[in-house]
Amino acid sequence: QVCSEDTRTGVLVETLKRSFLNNLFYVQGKFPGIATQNDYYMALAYMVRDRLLHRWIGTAATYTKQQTRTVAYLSAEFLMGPQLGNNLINLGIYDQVNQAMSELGFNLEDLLEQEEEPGLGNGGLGRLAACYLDSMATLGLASIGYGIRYEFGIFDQDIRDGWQVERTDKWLRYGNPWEVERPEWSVEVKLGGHTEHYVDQTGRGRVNWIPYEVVQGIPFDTPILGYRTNTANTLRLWTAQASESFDFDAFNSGDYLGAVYEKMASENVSKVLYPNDDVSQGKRLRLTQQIFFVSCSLQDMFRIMKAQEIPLHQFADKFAIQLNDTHPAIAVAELMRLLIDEHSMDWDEAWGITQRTLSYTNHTLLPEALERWPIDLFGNLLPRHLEIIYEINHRFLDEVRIKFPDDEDRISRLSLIDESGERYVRMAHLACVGSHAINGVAELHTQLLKQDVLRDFAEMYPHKFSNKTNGVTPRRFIALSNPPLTQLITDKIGDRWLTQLEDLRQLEPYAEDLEFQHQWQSIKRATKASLAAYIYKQNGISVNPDSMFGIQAKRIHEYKRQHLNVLYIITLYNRLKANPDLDITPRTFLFGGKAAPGYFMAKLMIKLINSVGEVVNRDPEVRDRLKVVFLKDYNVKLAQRVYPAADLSEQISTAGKEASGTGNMKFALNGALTIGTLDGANIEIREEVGAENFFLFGLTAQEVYDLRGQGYCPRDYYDSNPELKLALDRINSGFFSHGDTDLFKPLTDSLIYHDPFFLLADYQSYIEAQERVSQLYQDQSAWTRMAILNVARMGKFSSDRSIQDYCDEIWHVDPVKIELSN
Ligand code: 26W
Repeated sequence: QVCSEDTRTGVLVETLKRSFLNNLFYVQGKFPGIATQNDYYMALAYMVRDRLLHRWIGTAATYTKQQTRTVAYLSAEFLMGPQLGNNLINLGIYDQVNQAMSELGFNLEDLLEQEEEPGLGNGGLGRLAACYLDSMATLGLASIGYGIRYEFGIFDQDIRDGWQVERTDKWLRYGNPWEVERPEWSVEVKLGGHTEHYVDQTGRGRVNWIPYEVVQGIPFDTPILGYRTNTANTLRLWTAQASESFDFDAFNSGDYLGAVYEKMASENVSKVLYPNDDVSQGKRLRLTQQIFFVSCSLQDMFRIMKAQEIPLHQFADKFAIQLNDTHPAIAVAELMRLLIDEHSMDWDEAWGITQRTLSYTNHTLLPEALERWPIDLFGNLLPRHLEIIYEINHRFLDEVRIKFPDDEDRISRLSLIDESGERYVRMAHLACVGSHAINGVAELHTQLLKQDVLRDFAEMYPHKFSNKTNGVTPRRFIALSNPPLTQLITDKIGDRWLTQLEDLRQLEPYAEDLEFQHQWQSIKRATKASLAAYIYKQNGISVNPDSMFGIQAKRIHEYKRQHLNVLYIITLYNRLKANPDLDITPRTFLFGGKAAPGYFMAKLMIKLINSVGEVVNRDPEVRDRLKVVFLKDYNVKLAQRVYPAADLSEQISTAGKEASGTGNMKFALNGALTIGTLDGANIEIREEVGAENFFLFGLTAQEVYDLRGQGYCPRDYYDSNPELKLALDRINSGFFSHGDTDLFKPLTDSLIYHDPFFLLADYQSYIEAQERVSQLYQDQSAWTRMAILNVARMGKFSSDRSIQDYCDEIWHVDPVKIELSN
């Protein structure tokens, strides 16, 4: 057959086959027969990338010509997940490629499985950044994601003897077909040293920063294609390299090896992602990473301004910069420094630009996660920034004095410098002062920010605060992860819902439709069976796809309360042991998630889950009515398998602790019902789907707060609730630990004597909610009806809606139409 389509852009099956074989030969240097599975994956990835480049270049050309206002999303984490499948979906060539591959004798799913995902994030915050890039491209907004190209992303998790073991994530091992290196846009970042103040010929005070070292940042660009649009934006990640110009003294003095050694050290800057998302540890390297990517990114924006011949005083008109938590908050001082020291702007004008350009999203209420840097460390690494921060603080506190005269307590609470003991720079304060907008990520979270963590700032600058409830992309988390459900929905309501998620409402009438319910159930059954097969392969545990799959998949944290879930499992087990013929709803309890390597309690929680599983799964008396599975190495790839297979989504954090949650949205969108507290976005999910379609339990944030104030005594709950006591005693007796009565003591003692996350207070309410869940599951039609209604009413939680809110209320940017030539 004669085929006239271009090998690099065509989308006919014949062209795709030709292009694939072409890449295998000319890019991988292999032919079928000696090629590995990875060679085939790479050939396919390059084939897809070719089809993206056309749009990418066209988009860049349009932005340059039109001098478009651009969103710069600054984030220390982008948890992108595998790219190939998503790009196929967004390009709209999934089916053609599937056919092309199968005609060549390959299975597309196997090839997708081959991709090593870039795990450049810890959890919610990093994944949110990735969803937002997808939505910005889909809505046609000019945007750049700026971050760090960590050589090692979040560690790979192994489980040995029930314990978490960390292994380095060598994601670049086999090459990354999605990125393009841009060495011509490298920039230099200064670190350490000292400053010199002088007056120039015009009489203007000036500062010269003489650094101790200079690190070079090299950008690597990855295209971010919108869903079925021509827009292809950029994720620009920086790699650190030693700068040639640096330390030539050492070279000249003949200490060649010493000089090379120092060079190697500066390359450590982008080496590894910090794996904790709980406690800010104040490590010098972490601050170095922050200034490194922020300075590179701001300098890159200055380069773009210059290339487009836009004068610097228009910086705030050209860029809207979003700070994803305080990790990039040093941008406040760095932007000031660039404008003042390097571009001779005066303070007031520079400050006006800085405030108009920046906005800040807070993602956590946990006090120990708020970033602060010891002054010595800070001044040693960033002497000039510290001076600028002092000046900002000086002017800011004068402003505070005018608004709140004679209120020294307030001054010290608001100061950018914490002086209550050892002195610290408070990054959240810096972000609040330097931004024109500050937002939380769910209604409750924003309210608590205003009342609590950032209360003084809310009183100082009420107009800066707003809420932007998180969302998730339906392309990756339904279209890609759950093709059968996507097809079923599309058959009923057309395919507009993938970009207009509110359209899902049109499913409501089908909730009662028995035929539709039946189709719905068989899809759920099939995805569960496929997860069951995966579990058998991974864990050697056989689980029954007809049992209820309750899943808790997220980072392991005491505040997320995976151990509350475990207490329920033990309670059910105890009931079965006491009454072996008890008629219970068969259940499979699934867990997935990583613990920060230094977080002992979280690691002990993993061990507990596995230990309970070992006993329960093997006990013949249980007769397969209970199974407990810990899925190792939870990441985006695994998440995509997990969401579609859930019947029940466990969102059981202590009220007031989970800023939003986004897994809760992904589960509900795939037809899981939620058991949850009034925390984060759960509240809004419940509002949307209806209280009658949500399994609520537990104290409210206010009740938790009051109880804490009154003096909470967990031991009272232990003493007065026999089932709770029995569950905790079982753990303590060594029953799950081969007789070792000490192993879990840190956990049980913490619960009985301190219980900072109120598990014991919520236990009974949780058990009762779980009983309602089990009851309803007995009536499959009622359950399915509820699941359909949940999906139909989840439209609000698209990241497209979140991004539209940011555009309207913070960024004030409009879409740009991309026309492709030829
Ligand atoms: C120790 C430094 C540190 C502190 C906090 C590293 C990372 C963090 C993140 C803010 C933790 C995080 O991922 N927060 C999550 O952000 C999600 C997106 O907004 C929310 O849905 C989650 O509720 C919140 O825990």
